[in-house]
Amino acid sequence: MIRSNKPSLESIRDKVEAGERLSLDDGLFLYDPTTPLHEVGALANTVRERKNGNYAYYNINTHLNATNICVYRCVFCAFRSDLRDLKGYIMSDEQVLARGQEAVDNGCTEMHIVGGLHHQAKYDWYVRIIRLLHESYPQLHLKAWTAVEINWFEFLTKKPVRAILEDLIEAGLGSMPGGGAEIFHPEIRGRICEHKADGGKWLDIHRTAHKLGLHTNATMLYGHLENAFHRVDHLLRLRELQDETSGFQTFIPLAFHPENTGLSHLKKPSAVMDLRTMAVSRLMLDNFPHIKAYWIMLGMGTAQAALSYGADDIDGTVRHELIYHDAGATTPEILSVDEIRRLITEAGREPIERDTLYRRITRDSENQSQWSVGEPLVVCK
Ligand code: V47
Ligand code: SF4
Repeated sequence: MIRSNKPSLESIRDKVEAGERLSLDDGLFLYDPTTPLHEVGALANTVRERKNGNYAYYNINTHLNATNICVYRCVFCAFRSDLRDLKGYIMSDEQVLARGQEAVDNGCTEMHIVGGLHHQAKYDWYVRIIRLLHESYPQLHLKAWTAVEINWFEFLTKKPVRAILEDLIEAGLGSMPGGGAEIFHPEIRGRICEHKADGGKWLDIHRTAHKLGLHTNATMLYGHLENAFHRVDHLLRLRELQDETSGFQTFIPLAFHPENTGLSHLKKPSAVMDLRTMAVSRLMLDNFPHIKAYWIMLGMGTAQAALSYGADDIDGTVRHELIYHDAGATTPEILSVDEIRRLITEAGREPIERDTLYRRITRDSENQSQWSVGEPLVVCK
């Protein structure tokens, strides 16, 4: 019998069951609206449960956007401000430290730090934020500065990426977030963020970070000008680097929020697109341990459903999020631990509090702001 090379649900199911890698054509087939979403979801769920069992991870974290003033003008961004805008701000050392204290008082294990590329802030200001927070609150994991910021520091200092990352690690950097990836394909990248580090540069900075022992995340911004080909291409580029370094922990698909942006005429991606993207990401990124359903951007209902469409992580309690709320997100600014655990339990999963490196956190029953770290909960790589 001659078997066609054209993908079908059967051929993809065979590959998933055998743990074989999916191709670009498989990815495009899974993205086709005529391929039933529930079938794609069921396949992704098989991989999700193989890798992470019934666990659904969350953490207790806070965001720090130390400035919103930015020299770049990414067309999808509602957060940035010009130097002289009324909405523009830059935090003082005292304000940064107050945020650290608030985080520790609230039992946060992680601070996610990103911001604009300020016209006048020096490289030392960005390094000092890490040093100040690390020296004052050494128990707080600092997940800070995207590859786009590291690329900006290269421009400011003329130092190689490796030396910049070494400065930051010495100051107390714990890991890097996955922002700034957007869509790697130049056809789209050139239209939505022409000034940013290109796809090759973004990947190269993460490669260097991984070689220095830093774990990093990766994202993909979808639902704007890109199509299924650009999305699958993006996933394949990430998969290739992960084969080389194994340094990525988590992939986070980010749904575009159009309000207050240069693309405000576009509609927000539908829940069907959100779930399909979650599932295709889980299936294509066979070497990523975790896929995150970022509830702030998905909304709680879709985030819950995503836990059966490939996702095993729901991000955290999240304080002080600005990037999505400036772009019209209607989700709350913070969820309590009880609410997060209820969302996960209601979705049929077992909630596990993790730290940034996916180690189980145990809380003191008398004082919830005191915690200790256990071993990583690896079900299967
Ligand atoms: O790179 C900006 C995106 C990213 C909009 O690493 C927008 O754990 C939608 O990377 N609509 C920053 N998206 C956020 C980010 C992130 C979030 C959560 C967890 C982690 C992690 C990383 O936000 C940017 C860009 O892709 N973004 N504006 C917008 N209007
Ligand atoms: Fe600046 Fe980041 Fe907004 Fe782009 S996405 S304009 S780099 S703050």
